[in-house]
Amino acid sequence: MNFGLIGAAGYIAPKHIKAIHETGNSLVAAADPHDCVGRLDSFFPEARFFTEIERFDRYLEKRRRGPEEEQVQYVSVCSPNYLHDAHVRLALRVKAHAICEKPLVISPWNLDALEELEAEHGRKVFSVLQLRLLPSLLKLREDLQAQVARERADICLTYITRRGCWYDSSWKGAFEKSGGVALNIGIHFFDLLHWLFGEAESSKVHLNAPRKMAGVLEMNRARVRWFLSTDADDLPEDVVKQGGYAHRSMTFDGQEIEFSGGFTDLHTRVYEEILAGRGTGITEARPSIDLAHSINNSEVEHSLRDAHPFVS
Ligand code: NAD
Ligand code: HP7
Repeated sequence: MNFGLIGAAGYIAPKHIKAIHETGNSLVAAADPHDCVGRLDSFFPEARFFTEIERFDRYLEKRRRGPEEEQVQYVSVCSPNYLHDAHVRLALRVKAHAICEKPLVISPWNLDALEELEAEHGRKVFSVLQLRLLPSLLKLREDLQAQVARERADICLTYITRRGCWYDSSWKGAFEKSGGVALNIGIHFFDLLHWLFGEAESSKVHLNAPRKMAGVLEMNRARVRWFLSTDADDLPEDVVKQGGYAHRSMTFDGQEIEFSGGFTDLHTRVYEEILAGRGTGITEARPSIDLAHSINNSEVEHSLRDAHPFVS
């Protein structure tokens, strides 16, 4: 099948380019205002490249009107978060399915419009939520589903991944463009928590700063104390000593769940799932976007009772 790619010069685009190649498909067109895209040559030197999105749009439209073999069936969206819905609309308009990076949108209500457009165009919107494909978490979910009734689990989730000063000056550090750390990074674990433990019944936020957030969630099947940070000073000493840049940990009733390894090649798995008809769509992406949005808009609790150990 033929693919288009928006945001080809960015950090995550090579994983999509590789996934398109590894799933046996062709990248025929790419767009990015920045032209540092020699990475296209690794698999797709024949792909057309546009620095203006309008010209990319025109090219895909021309192919849409052409013969069957010219059709572009999928457009992958790797642009900054605040542009996702506009770029997904472009994909649907040219009659392609969209494979969009997380978070699908920053404001939950924009999902409604995308759902309507899916129906109008007869094409689907998929979100990249690759941590659902981690084998250890798939196993945990299976085990949880097999249990008829159990006490609420006690979960302590710590997600620290160091980012330098550049992060604050980039679109990722601009709340209105990224949705803040909760939507830009936390979205992965909010999605996992909902997928594993069901609805969030209540939520408290204990810390809300540009580089770190923390809170507690009462979910159907778990009470979760969570801590999220991009601040290098929050990394545990042993991680720093070993030259590591991230510390991702989840304990379940005090037992560590394997959660940090095997992150690197999941994009190809995401593509395989989508192409096999098992992709995560708007319905699956919605709960974590709702939750992160509501956490972003919560008052900070002054009492630190029940807080994650890193803040209490
Ligand atoms: P980035 O800033 O490195 O790349 C974004 C690219 O989009 C840049 O090359 C930029 O020039 C381009 N761009 C900006 N405006 C554009 C426009 N109007 N049209 C086309 N291209 C445009 O950011 P990134 O880290 O690659 O993030 C891209 C997306 O991927 C974001 O949605 C981010 O949340 C997501 N992401 C997901 C993961 C993951 O683990 N799934 C990891 C990193 C990033
Ligand atoms: N890195 C960069 O060089 N540039 C970047 O833009 C980002 C990282 P990880 P990922 O920060 O926007 C996570 O923490 O897992 C460097 C989120 N995904 O493993 O790839 C970084 O300094 C993602 O949703 O990053 O991405 C490290 O050296 C979020 O958009 C290295 O790359 C992204 O951070 C790897 O860093 C972000 C997950 O948490 C699964």
